[in-house]
Amino acid sequence: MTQDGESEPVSGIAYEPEMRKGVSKKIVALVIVAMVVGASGLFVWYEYFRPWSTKDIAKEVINDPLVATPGFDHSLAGKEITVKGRVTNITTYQTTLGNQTFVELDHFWEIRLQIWGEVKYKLGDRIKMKVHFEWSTCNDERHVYSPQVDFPNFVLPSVGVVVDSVSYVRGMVLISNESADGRVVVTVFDQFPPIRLADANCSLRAGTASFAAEYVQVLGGWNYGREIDRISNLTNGVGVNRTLRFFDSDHDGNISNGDRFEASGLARPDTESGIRTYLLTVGLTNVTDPIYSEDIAGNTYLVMTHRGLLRILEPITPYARQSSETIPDGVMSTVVKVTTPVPWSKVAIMLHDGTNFVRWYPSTGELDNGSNSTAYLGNLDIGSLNVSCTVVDLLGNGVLDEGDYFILNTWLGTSFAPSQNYTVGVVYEPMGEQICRSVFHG
Ligand SMILES: [Ca+2]
Ligand SMILES: [Ca+2]
Repeated sequence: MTQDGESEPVSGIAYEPEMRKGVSKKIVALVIVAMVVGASGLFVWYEYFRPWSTKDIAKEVINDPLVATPGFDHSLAGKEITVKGRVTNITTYQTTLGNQTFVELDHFWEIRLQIWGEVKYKLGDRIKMKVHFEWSTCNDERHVYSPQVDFPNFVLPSVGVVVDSVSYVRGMVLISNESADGRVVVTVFDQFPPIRLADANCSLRAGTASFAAEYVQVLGGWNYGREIDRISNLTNGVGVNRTLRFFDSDHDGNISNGDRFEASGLARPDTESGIRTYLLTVGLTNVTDPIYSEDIAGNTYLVMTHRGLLRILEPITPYARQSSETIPDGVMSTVVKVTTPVPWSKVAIMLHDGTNFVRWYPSTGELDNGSNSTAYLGNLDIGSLNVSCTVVDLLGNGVLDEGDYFILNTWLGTSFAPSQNYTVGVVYEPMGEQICRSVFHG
């Protein structure tokens, strides 16, 4: 502004009052109306029809400190947008509902696209994908979510993996699946030590919250959700509300391998992006767990989607049982059972002598001949020993599963010492964790 208050010309666009001369006020008003309508049309186009980045989607997450459990801005419900960007990361999980893939665009990892089934995109591709938003539920809450966006529920199946791992440390491995008629079947894959049925109870609780409140509650295990059924004493196999049942499959009076829990009629969300969660807990009635000072023997977290039970199969470390027997100049280990068959190229056979550690790496290609396949993995030195490893895939199906075995043999005049404990087992390479192991001596 100049000192006398007149407008200065804006660079390049001189203000020329003479141009207004002769133009009626009516026409000026019409032009203004047209401009406003045009601008709002442009605004609508800009909001919904322009290609979005995943960063733009992140801006639509409700960011209100009073809303602890956000979804997307409610104005997006029912809208479809096109998301555009360059693929900078692709992560695929095998799940009970098929392959679930998360596609990161332009290195923006906070919000990723979510695709079920086949993915036609590759790293580096410039892509466009349609994304729609809908009113949906997570347990007792209602939010606007999108089936094509990972936020905020993608983390729940991973929370399930953590809950299962904690249960495994307590001695109980529970594996959930869904039967053809929609019952959720939770099998006791492994339980050590055995628990008498009379000492055990089981509760089934339904989640009530979403987002952070849900993670905190389920990982804390305390006061999670609301109880929908309970079996107070497992010698009686039916819950009060008849939702939950227990089957002592081998009739040995204990919770033991192969026994199962079943939950029928669990509510599931009615939209694609919705989630309902449940926690099945096996409790100890008369014994207090000396490690945790809690009365929990084990538990498993169930994530129910519109299409059914969602559990990650790969890549997570499976559980296997292995039995080992010493043979002349060596040891033979057989895989008795595994929760999820794993390709041989994702595992290593390991030997530990208390001080030293060696690994052999099988390849799937050598062990998928379609019938009994043998792979010789070579000799390695461990301490003063020279040891070879041979893997046999019983069916030649290229995956580590029931009945497959591996043999470790000593060579060059060396042999496993009778006074020494050795550990032999299988390591799941993507996580660097043991799938199974057993201890033997010479
Ligand atoms: Ca039993
Ligand atoms: Ca096999």
